[in-house]
Amino acid sequence: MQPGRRNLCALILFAAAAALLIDVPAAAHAVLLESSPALKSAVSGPDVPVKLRFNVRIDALRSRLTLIRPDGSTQALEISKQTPADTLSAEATGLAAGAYRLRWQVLASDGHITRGEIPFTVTAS
Ligand SMILES: [Cu+2]
Repeated sequence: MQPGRRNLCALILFAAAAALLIDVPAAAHAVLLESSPALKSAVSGPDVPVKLRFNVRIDALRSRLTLIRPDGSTQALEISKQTPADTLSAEATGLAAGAYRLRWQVLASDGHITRGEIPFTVTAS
């Protein structure tokens, strides 16, 4: 093997290794750390403040909060703007007593989307 070619191989290997290293921080998907309402909790209605905190900053503009009502109908919740970068806040209003699910889908700063559901119960106040 010519010396020049050998250097090229080393360079390619180095570049591949560097690319792998650069990829590592991209593993920071959004993970839900805490929520209000909490998972499987009972809260009093009819107005329920919603707050979800994640492990990384998220893109609120490309994230979704959807409320699934006891009858299965869905309602998109408007995400409020003035919250910390790792938190999504919204206000669910006029909720009758029953079993609900809060479906979340968030875009993390690494470009990956994660989603989940938080079942909770609204009790009459
Ligand atoms: Cu990721």
